[in-house]
Amino acid sequence: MRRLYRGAPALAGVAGFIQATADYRNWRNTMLPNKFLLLGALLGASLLAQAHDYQAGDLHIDHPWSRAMPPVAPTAAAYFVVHNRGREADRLLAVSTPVAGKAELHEHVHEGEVMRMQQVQDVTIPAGGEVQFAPMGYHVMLFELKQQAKDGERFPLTLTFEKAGQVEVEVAVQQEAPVAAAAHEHHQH
Ligand SMILES: [Cu+2]
Repeated sequence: MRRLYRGAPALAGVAGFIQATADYRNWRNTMLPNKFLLLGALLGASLLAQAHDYQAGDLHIDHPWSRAMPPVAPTAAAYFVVHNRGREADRLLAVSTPVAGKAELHEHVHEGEVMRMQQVQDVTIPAGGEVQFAPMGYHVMLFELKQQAKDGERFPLTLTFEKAGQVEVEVAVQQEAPVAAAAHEHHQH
């Protein structure tokens, strides 16, 4: 097969890529016999590639996402970044979603060596600044889930801001943290 492309390195490269992709697919099929899991993984990968974002007044909300959890997990968390391009601070006051009986704003706090999370009443988005909702930081905590969303799915989440009002966003469910959030996880301030 490769011999056909001798003398054409670019084509050989393409053939190599196709072969690698096929190897990867075979590997995935071996590891995950369920075709739907494979489909979910591919959808998840494509969602990673195309971040989605929302505008509400002076606020810009970047790539709402949630980590795919095992079906038996009792809770889930949602993350995003809120940028405030205005001259006044705004506050995130409430969160809600039809997929969970209860949604709360949470933060992680250090207590000596132990990380613990607790509910916060609101989160201020400073003028000209941003707040990251990310693993080990601020997050939206979802309780009483009707069922766990699967990798590649999306669910609606309504954010209520003091000034910008209500914004409905779609939360992308994925296995891996988006690159920006992963970087944030590894470089805690
Ligand atoms: Cu929490």
